[in-house]
Amino acid sequence: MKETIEKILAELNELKCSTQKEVEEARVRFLGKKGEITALFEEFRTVPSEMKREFGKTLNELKKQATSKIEELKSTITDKETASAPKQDLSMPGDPIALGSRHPVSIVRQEIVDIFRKFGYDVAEGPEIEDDWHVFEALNFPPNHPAREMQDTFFVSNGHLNPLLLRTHTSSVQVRTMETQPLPIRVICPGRVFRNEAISARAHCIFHQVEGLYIDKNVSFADLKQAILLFAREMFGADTEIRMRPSYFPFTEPSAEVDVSCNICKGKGCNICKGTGWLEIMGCGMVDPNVLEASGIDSKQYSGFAFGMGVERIAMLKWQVNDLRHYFENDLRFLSEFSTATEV
Ligand code: 2NL
Repeated sequence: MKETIEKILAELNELKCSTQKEVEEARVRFLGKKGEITALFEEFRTVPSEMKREFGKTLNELKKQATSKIEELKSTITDKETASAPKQDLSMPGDPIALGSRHPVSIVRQEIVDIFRKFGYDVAEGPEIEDDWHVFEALNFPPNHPAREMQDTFFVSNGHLNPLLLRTHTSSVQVRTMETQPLPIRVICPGRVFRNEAISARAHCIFHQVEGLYIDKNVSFADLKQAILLFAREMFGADTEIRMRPSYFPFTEPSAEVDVSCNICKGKGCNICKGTGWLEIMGCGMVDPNVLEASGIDSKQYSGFAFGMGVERIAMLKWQVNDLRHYFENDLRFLSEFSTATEV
């Protein structure tokens, strides 16, 4: 046994490796499960007990030396093969950086806003959490109008004398504009609005609106029609026609719904326009004198028109999206379809 130990020690001293593979082979040879040193530890069991002390010490010493020699070799050897082989294929193309894109609702909102800015409208924004006055009272909603009920509107604080609520339209921003800005007023109000609706393909509790308001002396329904026609042609193409159907809103009188000619079938009738040749895009009307007066504007001197449209609805028409929920789910397969849509 003594001789074997000496032999191994001599071999360890001489041991030279040029690759990590050789180091590993040496480790297995000496220290592996069936290694030479491991075998000596097996043999150690048969050593007479009076000699155990001396042999034990030598054996442990041997194992220590072998381990440190292997460690030393391991850390000093740089494999020739690995050192000379290229670490990376430098001719590979770089990893593509995934570019984000604007949300379709943002793209369309911006387009609408840009068109009206070109017409000379200012852009106004206001709070999403509002009071009853700016959302309902100042807009001529009668006291028990259904929109004022909890089923239709999200109340932030209930049971208060003056409860806070989430705005159901951006008209509240226009009321704030009428209350604070000098006349004439020409303003466009984009923003998020909230209605207590069951979520479906055609309705969502959050959506985006753009509302417009124009107040001056002698503003007429003809001005409204012309403004909407010019907008529709900018938005949907120069050959677009509009038509107006009588409607009702508490804040306008008279009121109308606006349809544009279907730019898919050019009026022939298709499944997007449900065979009618027309697509509904917004509501509008002449500002009710009560609404002007509520914000301190003399309705004998001034008149105005207003309109409001849902951004998701316009985007649905533009890209034939058939389910509103796509806009809120943030599925990248949907969002990436718009990456180059109208980017300028
Ligand atoms: C729709 C209809 C509309 C208005 C919004 C308005 C605002 C003021 C005064 C009068 Cl401050 N009217 N806004 C007028 C008519 C229709 O929106 O269907 N929106 C999605």
